[in-house]
Amino acid sequence: MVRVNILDFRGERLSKRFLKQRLPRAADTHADIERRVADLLSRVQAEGTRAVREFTARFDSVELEALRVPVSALKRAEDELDASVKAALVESISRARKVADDQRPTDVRTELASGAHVTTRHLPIERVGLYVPGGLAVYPSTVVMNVVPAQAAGSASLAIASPPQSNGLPHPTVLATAHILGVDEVWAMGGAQAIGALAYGLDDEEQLEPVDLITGPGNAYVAAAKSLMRTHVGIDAVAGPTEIIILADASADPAFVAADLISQAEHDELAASVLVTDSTELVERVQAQLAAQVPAATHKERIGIALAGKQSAIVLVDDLDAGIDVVNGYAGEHVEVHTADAHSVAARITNGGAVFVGDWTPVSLGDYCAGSNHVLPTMGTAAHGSGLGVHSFIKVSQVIDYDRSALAEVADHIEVLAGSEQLPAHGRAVSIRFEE
Ligand code: HSO
Ligand code: ZN
Repeated sequence: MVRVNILDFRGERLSKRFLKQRLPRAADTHADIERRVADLLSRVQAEGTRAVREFTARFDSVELEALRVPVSALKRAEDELDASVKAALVESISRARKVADDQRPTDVRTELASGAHVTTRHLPIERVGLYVPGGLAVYPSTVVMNVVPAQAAGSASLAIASPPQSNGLPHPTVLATAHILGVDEVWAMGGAQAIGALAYGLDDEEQLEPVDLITGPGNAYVAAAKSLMRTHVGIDAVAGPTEIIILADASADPAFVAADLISQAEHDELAASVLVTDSTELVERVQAQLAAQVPAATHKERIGIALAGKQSAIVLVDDLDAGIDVVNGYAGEHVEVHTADAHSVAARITNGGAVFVGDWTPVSLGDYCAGSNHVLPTMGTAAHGSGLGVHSFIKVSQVIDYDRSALAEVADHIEVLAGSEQLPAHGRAVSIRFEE
């Protein structure tokens, strides 16, 4: 039996506060993990390579010789890669690249008056560390999702870190993907120690230049390390377990809905799969589908635990309007819309890391081959945050140029404002320029 909690929101007033309290979400164990990770990070800072080796032996059970993967190993991995996997990766890369190229922002020069200009410049973040998790699955697709927008943004220097396997190297498909993408700096490091090494750099047995930004998903230790290091280095987000929320009405295909709930539950026992619907009939049909599909799945145990967890649920609502409120209140990483007129419903989803419209657009498409990115905001952060894209690897710098008469035009205003803040030296820096 596959048990999924049912939440009946029919007849409720779905205020923002109600939804924040009552929608299912995994427990936040952050603070606890952060305490343990803080220690580890300071040892990486103080002891460099030796500490990374020690933590790799302890957590990954691997005695590393070199941390940096030789380029010959990257090339060999690509040479030995299964041809059909390579073809699929090449297609995935080319679609992701098309979207990323279109995301590149253009600089704007705004003229405020004659001789008064502000130029908004977009500059690539110079050196980026891209984290690719190991763990329960192998994620070459995450190499693509990190590297492609960084390259499209123009970041000059990319370093990939991914945990080593028993042979001391990251998974061969990860290495091959890095090589296909033209990245030659790959480090056999995972977990919090990898985040520490990327942020602080290594300058002893191994030479690793510190990065300006770290992106990519990871387990709770990686998330805690990124969160702790955020005053030291840029980070994209603190990622939690994957989430899917499906909004469906009676017209939905229950087999598709169940398969998509299962697909993300496959990642992790803590993954969240949520169905929101106004149709009790659909609930029964999806439950029947889950009962048939879960036992047949390779990872049925993990999936069953994720679906039964307190972070997953079937939410019953009065109508589609209420369903849209629930989905926007949840602000999920992935939103699927399986309703009649899915396009107009999807247009009303304003909080979603990525929104998948209609029967033929499952999350798995976005995970691999849609052209969209799969590194997306989780744990409700889609209400204010964004998935990975070219913008993640860009910083905005403003260039201001005023000439004498343009400054003169606003000189009085500056003096008045400086005076009102009791900062007369600010005013003086302007007035001194106009003295005879
Ligand atoms: N669904 C995951 C990404 C992924 N799925 C990678 C398969 N491989 C988080 O968006
Ligand atoms: Zn996935």
